[in-house]
Amino acid sequence: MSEYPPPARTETVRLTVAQAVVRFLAQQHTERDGQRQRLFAGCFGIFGHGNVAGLGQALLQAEIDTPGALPYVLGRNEQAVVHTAVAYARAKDRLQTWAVSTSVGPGSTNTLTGAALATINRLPVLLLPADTFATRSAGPLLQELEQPHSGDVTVNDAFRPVSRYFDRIWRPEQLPGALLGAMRVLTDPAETGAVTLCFPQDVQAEAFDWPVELFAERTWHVGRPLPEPAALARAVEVIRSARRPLVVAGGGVIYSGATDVLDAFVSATGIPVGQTQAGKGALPFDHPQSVGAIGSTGTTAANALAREADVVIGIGTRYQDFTTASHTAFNDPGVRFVNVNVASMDAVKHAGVSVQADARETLTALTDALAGWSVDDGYRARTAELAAAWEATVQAAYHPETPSAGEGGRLTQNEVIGIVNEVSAPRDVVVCAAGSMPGDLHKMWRVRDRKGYHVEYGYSTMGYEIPGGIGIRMADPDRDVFVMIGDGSYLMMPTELVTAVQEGVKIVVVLVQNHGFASIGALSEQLGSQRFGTRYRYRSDSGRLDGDVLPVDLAANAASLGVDVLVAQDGPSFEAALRKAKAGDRTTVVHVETDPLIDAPSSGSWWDVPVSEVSTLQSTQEARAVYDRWKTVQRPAYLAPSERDVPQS
Ligand SMILES: Cc1ncc(C[n+]2csc(CCOP(=O)(O)OP(=O)(O)O)c2C)c(N)n1
Ligand SMILES: [Mg+2]
Repeated sequence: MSEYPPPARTETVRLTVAQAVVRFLAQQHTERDGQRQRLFAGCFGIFGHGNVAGLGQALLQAEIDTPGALPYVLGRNEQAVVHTAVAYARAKDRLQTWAVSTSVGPGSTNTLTGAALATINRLPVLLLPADTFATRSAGPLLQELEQPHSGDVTVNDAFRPVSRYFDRIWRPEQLPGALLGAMRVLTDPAETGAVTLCFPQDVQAEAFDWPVELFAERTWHVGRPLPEPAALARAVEVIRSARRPLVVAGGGVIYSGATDVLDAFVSATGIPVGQTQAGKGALPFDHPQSVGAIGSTGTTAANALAREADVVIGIGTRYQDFTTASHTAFNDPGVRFVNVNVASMDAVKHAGVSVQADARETLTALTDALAGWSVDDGYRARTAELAAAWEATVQAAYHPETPSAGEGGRLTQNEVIGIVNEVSAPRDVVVCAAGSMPGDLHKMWRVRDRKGYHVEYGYSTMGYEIPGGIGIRMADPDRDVFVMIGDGSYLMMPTELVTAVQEGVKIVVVLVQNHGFASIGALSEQLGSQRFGTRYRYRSDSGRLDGDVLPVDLAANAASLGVDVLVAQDGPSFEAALRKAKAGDRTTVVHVETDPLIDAPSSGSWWDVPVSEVSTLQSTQEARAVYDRWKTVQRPAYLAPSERDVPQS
């Protein structure tokens, strides 16, 4: 009898670490509600030293040996390709994404902003930054960081705080565990975000005998955690006690595919719904219970109801400062919160009754449990009245009595948004991220489809717009994608227009030229800083940037990148250009000038941006006085006990 059990017999296959990664990624799938799809649509990247030989060779070998397994798409800027991957993931309700391969050093750190964006917005993306040699055989390398205090820190350690999962594969043996950990986080709705696996470039090229099971087809089941009965009962009790309840619908409603059940829930109960930036689309704009956007960039309707709400039901929202108008939106002294969220971090916010569960499952259960209960008719009527008043405001902004009332006959941004809204089809997607348009779109865009509104406002990253639009179109080629982009954002990252041309991906880019930052300019003025440093102008004799407009021709710039360009002068030519761009099958930039000094209609809300407490400037002193008044409205925290005795009605 042998002293030891027999040796483990494992069938193996000899591949490099990079070849193993590519083969593994091509086999991963997700499944939810019986629908199964590949987790990775492909791999974006830019080669340099660190990935050209290892992962680059593996991707080439895969394209030749197993075409379509993990297609490679070359981008122009590493940050941008992460945006494309993340936008794709959002369009796919987080069930599919891309991997991103980058070279050592600057190629990798260029994606840090994309990683932060993904993690903040809770969107999955797999980053595969190259790293310096594990063997250190030739160090210090080109692009290697040397630290006097540490031998094992590389620039990639900067990814740790912006990743939901981080690992560095020093040895091949570590790979299987790292890959499984990475897939777990990418496919978990409560955990997901940027996942970063760093690959030293020598390790990428190293061969190893892998167990063949590593490359078996694998399905990651995306669950729908059910509400705990006791938690559901607590939520029902609080909602039943409410006289003026309000739903705040966040991105989680859309990712969960819960828009139909939200409709059923609020149609039955009459509870009005305000929507966050990620949650816009949770109900169509003309639904009887929809009061549109909520918060700092909200509608007067949603914000009036928020002020009076006694119970706020947050569904799939993380209550960012724009949503709560920096804690000034909810003014009822005893306002209580019920939070439905898969993530415990969000479910407990504002001392709410926490229902840590899937939005669709919970809304279905709430609808059953609250059958026969409804808000009173007066509250329904008030919702309808407020919504109609806001709708009239939007109508007047879209179609002002005097069209093109901007300086020199230029269109207002409100008119531009109105024309894009009216030319786009209901299922088309509007995209934006930074500048004055995200707020204006949040307020005024008439959303008609659950995936029709895509504004990245977790990180509000200038430059997301064009690569994001490409990702959305790649995810759903049946929808036209209207990318709304300011001149500032355009100048930061027009690069991926070239990628759109290369890949034959059609987007319509509405390039709004107002010669600087309308958004930060208006904010600066409101805060007493006189639009300082926000105009794209010549430096004048004053020493500041307040001279003539710079001779910048962004239409010519766009044309030079290989896309079609149409230049609009006024409303009718803008509309005609949009219709032509929509009818065509090529990426088209529609260039339009607007007046940066004409704002969107106000919602009378606030955003906390501290103003200098002392100043020699009168403008700043006046702004500080306004700031101090708002600070008195602000609630340091919403902490009303959720389960106190409820009034019997
Ligand atoms: C990468 C990045 N840098 C800085 C900011 C801060 N910021 C927000 S909006 C904005 C100006 C945007 O200008 P533009 O795209 O022309 O839009 P407009 O304000 O004119 O509507 C800036 C600098 C940001 N959001 N992202
Ligand atoms: Mg601008």
